[in-house]
Amino acid sequence: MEKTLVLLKPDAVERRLVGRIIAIYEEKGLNITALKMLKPTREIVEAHYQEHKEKPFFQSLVDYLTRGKVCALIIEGENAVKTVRKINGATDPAEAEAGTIRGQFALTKGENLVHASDSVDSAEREIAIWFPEITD
Ligand code: RTP
Ligand code: MG
Repeated sequence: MEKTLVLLKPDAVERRLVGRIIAIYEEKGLNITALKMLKPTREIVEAHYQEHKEKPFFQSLVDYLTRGKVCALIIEGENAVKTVRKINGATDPAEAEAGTIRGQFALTKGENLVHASDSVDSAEREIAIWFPEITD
């Protein structure tokens, strides 16, 4: 079954939206197969977002992700990668459809609540970063 890596970012934890957001994925029919709460190191976040390391927002993105605990999940299901991206909504909450997580709960790109892998290859790479103990 297809897997994707999801992060509920520090604003989701601070705003106590973890349960509500996880329920949205589950109600869609997806399975949560791994889950942990952790305050990530800068090294983990820099590796996770390596594609953005030359972008002007990179330092503020790393500051954001490391400012508190995140909830990291592996979510599985048919077309999990595409389906979770659709449920999360556009990167900029101002552009996100109203029914999406970002469209419903977020206001700005700098505080957009959730991450999801953008391809099956990215999911495999990101799962190795956040769940190195999972080898199957
Ligand atoms: P994510 O990786 O977190 O799922 O988000 P995404 O694919 O929708 O968007 P991406 O382009 O990969 O950007 C990663 C995260 O960087 C922050 N960002 N800030 N200030 C800006 O212009 C800007 N652009 C992106 C957001 O937190 C975005 O989710
Ligand atoms: Mg991305």
